[in-house]
Amino acid sequence: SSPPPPPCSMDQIPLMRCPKANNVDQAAIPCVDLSAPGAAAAVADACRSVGFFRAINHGVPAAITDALEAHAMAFFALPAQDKLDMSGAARPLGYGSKTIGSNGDVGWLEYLLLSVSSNSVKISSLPPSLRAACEGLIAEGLGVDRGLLRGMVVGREEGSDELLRVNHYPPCPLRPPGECGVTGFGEHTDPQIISVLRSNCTAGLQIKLRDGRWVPVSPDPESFFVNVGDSLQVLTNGRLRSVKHRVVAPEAGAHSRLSVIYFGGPAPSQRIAPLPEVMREGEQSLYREFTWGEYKRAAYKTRLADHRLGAFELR
Ligand code: GA4
Repeated sequence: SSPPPPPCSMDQIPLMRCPKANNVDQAAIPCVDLSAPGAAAAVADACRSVGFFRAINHGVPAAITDALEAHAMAFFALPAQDKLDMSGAARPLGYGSKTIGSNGDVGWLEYLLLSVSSNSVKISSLPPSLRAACEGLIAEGLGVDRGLLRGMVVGREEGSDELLRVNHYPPCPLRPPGECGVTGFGEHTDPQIISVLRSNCTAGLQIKLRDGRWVPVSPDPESFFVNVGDSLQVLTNGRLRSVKHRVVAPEAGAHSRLSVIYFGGPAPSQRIAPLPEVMREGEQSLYREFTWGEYKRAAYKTRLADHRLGAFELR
């Protein structure tokens, strides 16, 4: 008798089922015209209600985002060994495929995780045009205009912790049974202050509304999508809330999804505690104080879907 057939790769990846999103109108996703007067208030509103918004009229030239997309696609089209040789295996920075973090999380994707401000991954060893496009994107528009936080994250002279993640989700040839998609990137919140995402025209990103419904975000290569991270939730004592999000992989026959995300984190020594400017008189912090370095270390001990802030909540 012949041995049983080897399990298909889906069976070897236990956390791959991504339930269908709810049928929610796109209008549930705030859209902010960054060039309009009153943009700041609209941004704050969106961050309070959903923790996520689409930014239009952001001023980043399409030539830059298009070039970044083309060069990223060319990179992912290289043989696996070349990608590893150029970038090193993700630990956590570098090139990774299917595994996320070091605690067993997996997804149907490959990615490049780069540090913007340190040289832990030699950004210069990447194809020069990809590097130029990354730098262009960062320089042109990823500092969302928020005076206070800007000083903490973007372009901070001493040691801010900024990452750039390039995610490539090829179409998945396999389909799980039932009304499920295949998980590209499992649900999580971002630990940083703020994240800014740009994708190609392939769908997949979903966000979780406060009422628990999952909304698919229509892809729009001309928009940037901004989400509140855990650290901003703490800095505002819960007024702004980090948004849970996930990505479902494209189905067989669809185009690959390509997204580039900038994560704005402060210097490791930065104290993360409610800003006095946002607190009412006598208001107590909901969180015990920590530094960004401490939170990042703690995050790397968790699984993707864990409620990471839980360990820092007071009573
Ligand atoms: C989620 C947001 C960013 O992609 C990231 C991720 C990081 C990683 O992939 O190395 C983490 C994840 C993210 C949160 C929990 C930990 C750390 C994988 C993981 C299981 C780069 C980040 O900063 O946190």
